[in-house]
Amino acid sequence: MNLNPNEKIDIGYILRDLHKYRPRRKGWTWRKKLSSPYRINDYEYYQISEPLRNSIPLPAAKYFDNIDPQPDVIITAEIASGRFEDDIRRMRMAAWHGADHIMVIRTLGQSHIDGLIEGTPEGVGGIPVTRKQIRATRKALDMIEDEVGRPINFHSYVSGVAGPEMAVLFAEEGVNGAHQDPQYNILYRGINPIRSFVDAAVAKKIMSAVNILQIDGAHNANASARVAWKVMPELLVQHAINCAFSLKAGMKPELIALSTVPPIVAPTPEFRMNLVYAVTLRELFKGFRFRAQMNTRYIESDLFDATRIHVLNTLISRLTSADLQSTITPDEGRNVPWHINSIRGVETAKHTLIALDGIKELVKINEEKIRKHVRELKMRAILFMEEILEVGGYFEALERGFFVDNGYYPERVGDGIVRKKNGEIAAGTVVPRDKDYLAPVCHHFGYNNIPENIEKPCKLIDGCTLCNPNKIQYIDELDPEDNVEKRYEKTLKMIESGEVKPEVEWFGDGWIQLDMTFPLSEELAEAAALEIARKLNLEEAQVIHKTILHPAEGTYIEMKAKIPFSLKINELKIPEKPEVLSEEEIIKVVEENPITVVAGTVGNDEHSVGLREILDIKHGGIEKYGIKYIYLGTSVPLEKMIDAAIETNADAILASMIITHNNVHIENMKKLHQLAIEKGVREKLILVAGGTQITNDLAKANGMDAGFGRGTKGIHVASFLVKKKLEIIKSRQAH
Ligand code: Z98
Repeated sequence: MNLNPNEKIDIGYILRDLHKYRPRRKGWTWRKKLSSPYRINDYEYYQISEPLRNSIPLPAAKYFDNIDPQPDVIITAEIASGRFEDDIRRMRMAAWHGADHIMVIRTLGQSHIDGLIEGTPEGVGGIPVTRKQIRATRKALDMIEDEVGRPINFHSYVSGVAGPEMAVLFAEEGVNGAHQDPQYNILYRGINPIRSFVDAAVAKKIMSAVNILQIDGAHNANASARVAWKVMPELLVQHAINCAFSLKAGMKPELIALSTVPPIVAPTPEFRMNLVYAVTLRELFKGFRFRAQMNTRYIESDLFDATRIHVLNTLISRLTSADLQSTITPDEGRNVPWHINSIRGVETAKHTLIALDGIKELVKINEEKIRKHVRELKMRAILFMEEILEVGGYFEALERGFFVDNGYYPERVGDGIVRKKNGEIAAGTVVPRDKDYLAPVCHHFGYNNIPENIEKPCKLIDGCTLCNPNKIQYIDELDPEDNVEKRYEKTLKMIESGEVKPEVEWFGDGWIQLDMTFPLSEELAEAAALEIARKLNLEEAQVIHKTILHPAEGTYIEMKAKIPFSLKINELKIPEKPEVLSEEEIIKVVEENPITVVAGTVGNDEHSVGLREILDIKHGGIEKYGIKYIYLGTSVPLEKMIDAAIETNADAILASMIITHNNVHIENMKKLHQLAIEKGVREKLILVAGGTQITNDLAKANGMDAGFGRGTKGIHVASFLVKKKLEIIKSRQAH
């Protein structure tokens, strides 16, 4: 089924017949690079890929024929709403903005469940990853990728006690990418080290059988360490362990991605350190893929701070290399899964990658200066590895707390994470396979006592689930209450009622974001914001971010709250949009038919700022389009406006009127119209009024040809003048 860009994705359709759905491809897909230099309009690109069929370009694209060049690097959006049916809508929006790697965060605690979950229960901080959720999401992504015209890689985590089961599930259902790193299970989920490595071997072999791209977990040391840069040598060691182990389990290097993070941020002199680290990593791990994630360790709740970090981190990617650029939002830091910020993250990555297109043609890293730092970092990592061997190997090193220690190796502070080889969760669950062990399934790691004449293990049972998907047991739901159908019933009711609420996390959840600045200290500003929410009858108000502008002078507050009402869609009044011509069209018409206007603030009105904005080239005023103006200043008598227009043979009068006391603006409009009639020029003279209280309807009702109010830009007025001028020319020709 094709998606219609003007209609919402039909969740009902996606849920239908899921038992019959089969993924239409398996494995990872990279973007298709365009030969460089590649020309789009006036511009040459060196690092772009095939364009999208449907997309939303960057904000400034409107000045460049709406071009939307797509970087050569895959862009990741992390999605974590807790309800997969809402995730799907988010994925569609992210895809339109340029994300083609959609990473679904798992619900809290799934790592500790020793098996697969079924159905579609609601999650916390993510969704329970289940067969039904994967099928429905992959089916939706098939439709979304057809809509945008680029394959979308779907991704989640092969971690936790049920790692191998997840790997089989992902391989069966066409998941394209997954995090897999036994060190993650051990260090951050407290799972027994031996079990984690045995599980990892099984999982990696299955992942490689269907070309799932693997992302490792080294970045978590960076995110967990107190002083993130100090674990740089260890990060290299962790990458090395997972890469070597993955190769041994049968993975191809081109499907092994290192999860890398520039480890430090300003106010330290971040760039030098981050660059040395990035170069070292790329030299040591040549031939593997690089997933560049932004620094999450130091993200606070400040959106702009997160964006700055993101841009600088992406600059590192462009100065070195990256195959995937991940995006993340400050919502990690403030616990608000604000979808708009996930889209902003994708836009930030796209903008920065395109902005820096081909930068290495012009800028080179100073090899002479960087070499000694790179060498030093490599030495630290190699010595770390050697010490692991000296103490007896990885498991012994773990027991001695070598990892996530806050010393800069070889320094050690002694605060590393300690895990016992024979302890932790699921200890003692690994048993050697018997001599006659036989698993009649394909891509199974390790010893398998398959009879010699059988070319494929699953021949014995007429196909395993990887070879014969009809053998997959599809369980729909286990919980009659906590499932997508029940949730979707409510959503449908809301859609059918014709009512709407704003949303952040889930369809119409009613959350809104407010921002405000108080001339108060931090504490008082917070209290004041909450009091405002109370007076506005908002519910569950919570301050999510504060910026101290000065300890006494002011504080900026961001707040979230719920509105206690919904809006009827058919009662909404759509604001009239000013019809705007393109800049090129306006310039062309004015070139062929010069336009002159007389402008001034009329009556006893000394306000000139608004009018100057409309006139001056500096602010995008009508001068920019070649329209000539004669500016008469402020407090100009109406007669003088008309006389000047006659003397200069002007096409139009722009009369600005800000003061509305005693309705003087209305009187002025009427009088201007009357005077033009009396002087016999009303037919040929275009009369335009402008000001904060002026509307088009009001102006027209009082004799003007048009009125422009708050928010007007030069292009609005220029568009109107050009259209009117053409009308006048046409009617003259007709006579
Ligand atoms: C990321 N923003 O990298 P649980 N395995 C590895 C991980 O890094 C993670 C998980 C599993 C980050 C998100 N990473 C954090 C190697 C998580 C997650 O146990 O279900 O939370 O597994 O995408």
